[in-house]
Amino acid sequence: MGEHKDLMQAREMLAAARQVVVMSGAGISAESGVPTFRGAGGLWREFRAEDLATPEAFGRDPLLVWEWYRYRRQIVAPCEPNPAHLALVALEERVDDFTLITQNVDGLHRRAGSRRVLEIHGNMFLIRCTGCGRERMVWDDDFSLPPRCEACGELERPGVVWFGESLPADVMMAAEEALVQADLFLIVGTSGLVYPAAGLLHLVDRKRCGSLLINLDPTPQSGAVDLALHGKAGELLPALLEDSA
Ligand code: BV8
Ligand code: ZN
Repeated sequence: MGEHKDLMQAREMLAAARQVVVMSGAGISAESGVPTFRGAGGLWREFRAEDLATPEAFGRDPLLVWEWYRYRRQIVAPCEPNPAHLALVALEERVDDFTLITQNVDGLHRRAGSRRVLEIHGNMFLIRCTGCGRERMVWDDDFSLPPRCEACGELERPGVVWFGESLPADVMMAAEEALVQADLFLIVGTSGLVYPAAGLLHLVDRKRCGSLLINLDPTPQSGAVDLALHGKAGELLPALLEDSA
C-alpha cells in the first residue's frame, strides 16, 4: 500500500511540473543488459572503473584501457533501450521544458529518441584525437588498438570524461541553467557517489523545485529528496507516466 501511495504522490508531482530536469545513471540501462559500475560483478576482470577510467591509466597503458573500452562497447552495441529510457522520451513530449542530464556513456537515451540530452561524461562511441582533437562517432570495433588519428598520427582516446578530468564546461553550463529553472528534478538509477554529477541536486531551488528519486537501492540522495521510490526504473518510470486511473 505504501508503495502505491508514493506512486500516486509521485504522479501528482509530475502532473504539476512544467520544467522538468532528469538526471540518469547506470541503473537506467541495467535492464537493457548494460552492467552498472558498482553493482554485482563489477565491470571487468579484477579492475575497478576508478583504476582504468583515468588519464594516468591511459598514459601508462593505452592498449589496456582501449581493451577495456572495446569490451564495454561490444557489450553495449547490441543492447536496446528499455521501458525506462522510453518513458523519458514520453515525458519529454508531455512537459513544456525538458532536459535530460545523463552520466551514462552508452548512448541509449539518444537511441531511445530523447532529444534534449546532456551527456556530461561523454559517449563511449565517440573517439577523440589526443593531438589535434579531431572527433568521430564509431559504432563498430573493426579498428586496431590503440587507434591513431588519420590526420595527425597521434593516439586517439574514447570520448568520455575520466576520473580527475573536468566535465565539458558548455554541457555543465546547460545543465546548471536547466536546474535553476526547474520545478521538478527527477534522479534515476544512480548511486550518487560520483561528483560533480552527484552535487547537482544542490543547485535546484528547493522552494520551487520538487525532487524525486527512483533507484533500485537507497542512495545518499534518497534522504535528501522530497520522495524516493525504490525499485526498478523499467517498472517505476512507466508506472509514473500512466495517467492516474
Ligand atoms: C572531477 C565516464 C575534478 C567514463 C565516469 C573523493 C570524494 C568526492 C569526489 C572525489 C573524491 N576523489 C575524487 C573525486 C572526484 C571524482 C569522484 O567523484 N570520484 C568518486 C568515485 C568518489 N570525480 C571526478 O573525477 C570527476 N571529475 O571531479 O574533476 C576537476 C575539477 C576541476 C578541474 C579539473 C578537474 C569526473 C567524474 C566522471 C568519471 N567518469 N564515466 C566511463 O564510463 O568509462 S563516472 C562513471 O560512474 C559513469 O559515468 C557512471 O554513470 C558514473 C556514476 O555511477 P552511476 O551511474 O551512479 O552507476 P553506479 O553503478 O554507481 O550506480 C548504479 C545505481 O543504479 C545503483 O545505485 C543501483 O542500485 C541502481 N540500479 C541498478 N539496477 C537498477 C537500478 N536502479 C533502477 N533500476 C534498475 N534496474
Ligand atoms: Zn589528430
